[in-house]
Amino acid sequence: MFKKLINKNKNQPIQSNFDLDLHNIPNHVAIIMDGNGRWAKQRKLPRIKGHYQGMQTVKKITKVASDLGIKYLTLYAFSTENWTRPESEVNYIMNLPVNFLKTFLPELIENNVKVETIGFMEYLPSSTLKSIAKAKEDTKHNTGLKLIFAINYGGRAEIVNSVKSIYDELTAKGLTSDEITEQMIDDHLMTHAYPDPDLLIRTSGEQRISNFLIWQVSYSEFIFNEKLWPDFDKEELINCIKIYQSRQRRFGGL
Ligand code: V0D
Repeated sequence: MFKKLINKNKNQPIQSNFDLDLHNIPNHVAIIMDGNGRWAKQRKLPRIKGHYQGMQTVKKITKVASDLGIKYLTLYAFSTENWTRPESEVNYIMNLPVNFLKTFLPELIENNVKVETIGFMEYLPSSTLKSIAKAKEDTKHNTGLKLIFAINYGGRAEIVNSVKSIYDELTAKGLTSDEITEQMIDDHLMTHAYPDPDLLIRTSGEQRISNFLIWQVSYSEFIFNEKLWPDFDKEELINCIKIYQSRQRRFGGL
């Protein structure tokens, strides 16, 4: 049994002295990309600079995830609550997919990555939707990493929608609530085509789910990483996966 080393400052287990097991990579990693505003503030930069740098991190982490053989990467890009931010900030964020895809779509295609989204997309500006639609179309036959952006997404609203559509289906068929099962609720979520996340990472030290995939993370491992999202990198992701693997060694496969 190994001795757990604790970093005094961060209370985080140091795993870097263990090897990454390439045969036990989590199938689905979900990330709450927190700390972009704080990153900018620390540098006395406007918040949008933090979002821009956060977008650059998305590019790097997508490549790493793809190289590691992760099959699903779900990123919380915009929550249903984020609309309360200043209009200029929201406008800037809404243009990030356009910016991201202009520079990065060829590399996504080259790496066999498939772009998908979850969330209430109909509320996004048409220019944003157009750009994302093209990315989905151009990558729809790709068989590698599924890169899933959660945009205007909220877990409770997703469950409400699922329940409503189940109700409508049952009523149309003249059936009763006796038919409702966990599987049925799952099948009506926006994530119905994906397995549940094996690993949920939240950056910037906050330890909350904040309405992200609340139904789907029932059995996920949670890792709270101290880095602000713009500073998150390959080494940090690998370290998170090592922590995930060490928990599996201790608690899994009994
Ligand atoms: C802002 C940090 C990439 C979190 C990352 C519209 C907040 C940067 C995308 C993106 C956002 C989305 C779809 C797509 C390609 C790229 C993105 C949003 C915010 C919300 F097909 N970064 N990014 N989308 N941020």
